[in-house]
Amino acid sequence: MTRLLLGVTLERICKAVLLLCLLHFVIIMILYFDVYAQHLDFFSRFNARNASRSHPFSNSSRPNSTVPSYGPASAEAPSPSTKPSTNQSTTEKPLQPCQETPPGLVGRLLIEFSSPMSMERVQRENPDVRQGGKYSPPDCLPRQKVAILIPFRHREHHLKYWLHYLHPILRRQKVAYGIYIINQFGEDTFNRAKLLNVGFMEALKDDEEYDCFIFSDVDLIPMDDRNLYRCYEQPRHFAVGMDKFGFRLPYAGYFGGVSGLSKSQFLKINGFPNEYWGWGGEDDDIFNRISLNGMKVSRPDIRIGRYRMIKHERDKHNEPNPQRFTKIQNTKMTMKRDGISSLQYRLVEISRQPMYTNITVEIGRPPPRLARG
Ligand SMILES: *[C@@H]1O[C@H](CO)[C@@H](O)[C@H](O)[C@H]1NC(C)=O
Ligand SMILES: *[C@@H]1O[C@H](CO)[C@@H](O)[C@H](O)[C@H]1NC(C)=O
Ligand SMILES: *[C@@H]1O[C@H](CO)[C@@H](O)[C@H](O)[C@H]1NC(C)=O
Ligand SMILES: *[C@@H]1O[C@H](CO)[C@@H](O)[C@H](O)[C@H]1NC(C)=O
Ligand SMILES: CC(=O)N[C@H]1CO[C@H](CO)[C@@H](O)[C@@H]1O
Repeated sequence: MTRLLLGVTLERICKAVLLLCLLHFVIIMILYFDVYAQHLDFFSRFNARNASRSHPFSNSSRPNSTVPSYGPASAEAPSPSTKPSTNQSTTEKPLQPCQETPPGLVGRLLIEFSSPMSMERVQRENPDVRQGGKYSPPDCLPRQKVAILIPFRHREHHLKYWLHYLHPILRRQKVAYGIYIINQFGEDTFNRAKLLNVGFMEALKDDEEYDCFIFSDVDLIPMDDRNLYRCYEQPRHFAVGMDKFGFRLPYAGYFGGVSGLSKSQFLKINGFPNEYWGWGGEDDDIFNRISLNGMKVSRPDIRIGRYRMIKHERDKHNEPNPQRFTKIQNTKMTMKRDGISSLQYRLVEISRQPMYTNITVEIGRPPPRLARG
C-alpha cells in the first residue's frame, strides 16, 4: 500500500519535473528567437561579453507590434508648396519621441573587409531603407533629421562596405537619415571640403527638414555603435581613434575623417572652405573656424570613438596640398569670404539609388599658381 503510494508520488514528481523542463525549454526558445530576430537584420558579429548587457529584454513590445510609419516628410517629391505637415500620424496613435539612448545597441563591432561584398547583398539585408538611402525609425519619433554626406570619387568598392556596415548601425541608433555621396565630376584635383559644402546645399534642397549634417569619408567604419551619429551642443568629431593612428587622436586639433555639425553650427562658420585642393588642411581650417566662432569640438570617449579604415592606395588627383600649411594660418581672414556664402558649382546629375543618393557635381579646378612668390 505505502509502496504504491510512494510510486504514485514519485510519478507525480517526475511529471512535475518534466513539465518544468518543458516550460524552461519553451521560455528558452522564446528568448532565443527573440534575440535571433533582433539580430537578424545586422550581420556584424559582436562582442559576446558586451552583448548580453544590451538586449532589451526588459521591454516586451516587439518592433512588430508597432505600426510602421515614416515620420514627417516621407514624401519623396520635393513639392515647393507643401508646408511642413504637422499630422504625420494620420491613422495611428502618435509615436513617442525616440529614447535618448537607443535601447538596441550592441557596443563593440567586428569590422572586416575580407569577405566579398555586393550592392545586391546590401540591398537584401536592408529592405526597409527607402529609395535614395533614406530611413526613419518606424517605432519612435527621432529628434533630428540627419543628412550623411560622403565626398566621393572612384571608390565604389569602399562604398559597398560603408553601406553594408552603416545602414544597420544607423538603424539601431534610431536615426532618421539620408545618405548622399557627393561625386566629383571629371579628373581635376579632388576637393573634399567643397564637395561637402555642395552636399549641404543639395541635401537641404532635397529635404529642407535636415537639421544635422554628418560628413564622413567613405573608407571609415565605426567600430562601436554607441558612437551616436547625431548632432550635439557643440560641433562633433566622431573619428577619435582610427586604426591607422593606433586608435589615438593624432593631435589635439584633429577634426578629420568623420565630423558632424548642426545646420546652425555649420552656417555660423560659413560652412567649409572651398579653396583646399588636394589632400589635407581643410579639416584643420574647419577646426579653426569652429574655435574662432567661440565653439568647442566635442568627442565621444576614446574607447567608443574607434574606427577601422579600409586600406587603399592614395587616390590619383588627390596629392597632398603643398599650400595647406600656410593656408590654415589665414582662416581668420578667409573664413568670411570663403565658404558656403561663396560656393559655386554646376550640378551634373542626381540619381537616387536604392541605398544612397548620388549627387554628381562639377566644382571646377584649382586656380593656376600665382606667378609671385
Ligand atoms: C564592453 O563595454 C565596456 C563599456 O560598457 C567597455 O569598457 C569594454 O571595453 C567592452 N569590452 C570589450 C571587450 O569591448
Ligand atoms: C517599452 O515600450 C513602451 C511602448 O510599448 C514604451 O512606452 C516604454 O517607454 C518602453 N520602456 C522601455 C524601458 O523601453
Ligand atoms: C491630418 O491632416 C489632414 C489634412 O492635411 C486632415 O484632413 C486630417 O483630418 C488630419 N488627421 C488627423 C488625425 O488630424
Ligand atoms: C554617380 O553618378 C555618376 C554620373 O552618372 C556616375 O558616373 C557614377 O558612377 C555614379 N556613382 C555611383 C557610386 O553610383
Ligand atoms: C501582428 C503583426 O503586426 N504582424 C506582422 C509582423 O511582421 C510581419 C512582417 O514584418 C507582418 O507580415 C505581420 O503582419
